[in-house]
Amino acid sequence: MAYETIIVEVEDHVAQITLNRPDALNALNDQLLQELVSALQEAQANDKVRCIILTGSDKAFAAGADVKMMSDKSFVEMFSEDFFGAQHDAITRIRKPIIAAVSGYALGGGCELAMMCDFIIASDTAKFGQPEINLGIMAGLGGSQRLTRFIGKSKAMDMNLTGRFMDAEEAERAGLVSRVVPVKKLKEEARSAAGKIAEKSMMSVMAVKEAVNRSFETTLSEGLLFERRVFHSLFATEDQAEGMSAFKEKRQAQFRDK
Ligand code: CO8
Repeated sequence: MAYETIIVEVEDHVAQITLNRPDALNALNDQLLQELVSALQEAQANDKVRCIILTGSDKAFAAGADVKMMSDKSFVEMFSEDFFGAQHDAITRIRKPIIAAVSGYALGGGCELAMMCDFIIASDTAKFGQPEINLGIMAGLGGSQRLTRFIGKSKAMDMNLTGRFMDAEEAERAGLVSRVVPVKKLKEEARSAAGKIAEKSMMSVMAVKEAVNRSFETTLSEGLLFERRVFHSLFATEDQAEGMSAFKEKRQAQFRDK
């Protein structure tokens, strides 16, 4: 499918989706989010794709929802169309792993989009923020919920109430991002992480994604039971037999996603 606001490249089992509205610092509008959802669903359906990278430009991952598109909307319009609700849900239903590779601004909906991914690798120039308060609104795609779970109440309140930006070093310290690398190395680092994931059994990969995400939705004892049952169920796969045989035979496992 031809896209206008994103670029999709599939290579070596990895789909890289690059947000591409440079004139608006990749601000999220209806078209971009629709195209992003379609590209993610295509990647989900494509057997060749085993991991997805979502990235932007050096200057901006995404500077938020498109303020110019939103500015004239009324409450009735926002509520009745459930603004960005369907796109949010569709993105979070993707079962293959998604790595956010963030450089430059990840603000408002941009920070929230990065948090919808499974983990964030940041460049040393990345800046995260929830500056919606400066516009007389507030976060609407996870900035008050996911961010609080990632970095705790105090920092989440600080970010959401003052609208200040957090640099990459602070974001790593606070647990928002998993690694920070020099900006020139960002794509390489993300591809290397995606390549490692692509070598694993998709059965284990999707089970891990479901189990970790379940931890945000449930109690510890329910989550531990879910984890244990999924762990048990992986012993029904050929890949478990292959992985353990390969270990004993001191060779590389050949997973077949079965
Ligand atoms: N929306 C629309 N256009 C934008 C946005 C945006 N969020 N951010 C930047 N742009 C545009 C600018 O208007 C400018 O366009 P033009 O050249 O036509 O004037 C161009 O991108 C370049 O931007 P700047 O000239 O401002 O670049 P600077 O380097 O000077 O500044 C900043 C960069 C600091 C990132 C600055 O652009 C900025 O503050 N942007 C807005 C950040 C922001 O407030 N984001 C939050 C938006 S609201 C939101 O995300 C809500 C999400 C929840 C959705 C709810 C769903 C339920």
